[in-house]
Amino acid sequence: MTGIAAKRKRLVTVFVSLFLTAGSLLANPTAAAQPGASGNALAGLSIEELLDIAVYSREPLGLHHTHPQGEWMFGYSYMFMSMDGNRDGSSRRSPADVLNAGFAVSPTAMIMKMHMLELMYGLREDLTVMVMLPYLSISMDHINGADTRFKTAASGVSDLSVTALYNIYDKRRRRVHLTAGLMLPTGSIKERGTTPLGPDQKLPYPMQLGSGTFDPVVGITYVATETIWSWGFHLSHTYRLGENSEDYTLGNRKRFDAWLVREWSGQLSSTLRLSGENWGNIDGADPELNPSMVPTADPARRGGKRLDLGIGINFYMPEGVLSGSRVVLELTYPIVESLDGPQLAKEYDLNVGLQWVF
Ligand SMILES: [Cu+2]
Repeated sequence: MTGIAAKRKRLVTVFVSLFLTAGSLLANPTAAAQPGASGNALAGLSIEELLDIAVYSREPLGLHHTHPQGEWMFGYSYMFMSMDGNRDGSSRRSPADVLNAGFAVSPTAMIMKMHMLELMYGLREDLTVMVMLPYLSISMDHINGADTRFKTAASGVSDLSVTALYNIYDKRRRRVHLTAGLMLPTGSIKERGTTPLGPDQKLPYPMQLGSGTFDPVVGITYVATETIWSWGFHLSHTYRLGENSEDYTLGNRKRFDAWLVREWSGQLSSTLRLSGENWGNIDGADPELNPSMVPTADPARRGGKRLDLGIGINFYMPEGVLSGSRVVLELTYPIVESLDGPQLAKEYDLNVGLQWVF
């Protein structure tokens, strides 16, 4: 536990240091090189250039923006998420607690890696379309009553989504856009693996790669941009239509994000984000899964809510063919988490992304 705490502290220290000092380190030489720039690192940029930065978005990863007509964006991002230990409500539960509650197996940790490909295009000045394809690799560690530890893993394409982003307000650096999307059931919900019960066992719900249903997603985003600061809010709701081929429906998902961005120079900004998420339990049940075997196989132990804090950095490519493109780094920690458990608790996630505008 102290090892995890130390690692966590180290990661936070690194990010907070980057967040607070990278900007001034990079910005000061720029300011120094411009006599009479009154110490403002952005003074060398025209207002159009500053607004261009806004157009190419400053928001943290996963929060989408619209593009001008005819503009393309290609994005790739990588997420590493670590879950460690269990929680019931907001209280921690040890593997022994989970086994004592009558389960044959307790999960102990999980790593999820996601590669995300993203393509955006400005269809009209007020309408952008976006296609996203995630690829997931999930591995979960377990322990059973006989003290045997084992790991299960699944990987593959997850659910492809197609989204329209429609600007309903765009005036004086304040924008509001609506999003309407559909996630298609391209991710497998029939992943199998070897467990102490034998080979070729159906893996529990969180090890499956998709929802198996058509999932509409609706949302609204507000973005305000000033020269140095920008901020925004985002609300979204994911619905699940009908029941999948394995006789269940994942819970709906509600999410909000609020973020604040500080521009340090034309090339660098840092982001601070608060994200809240609330997701429901599973309706129905996969008949191949035994809910008393392991909590991850219980449809009534899948829901929860969480508040995350994210700290990130955006680097912009200022010139040449990569002009307007950016590299994004973000580290996210849960501040509050309450789960219909026992359920694995989030430790942190790390996101790295590239967005290329052309
Ligand atoms: Cu984009």
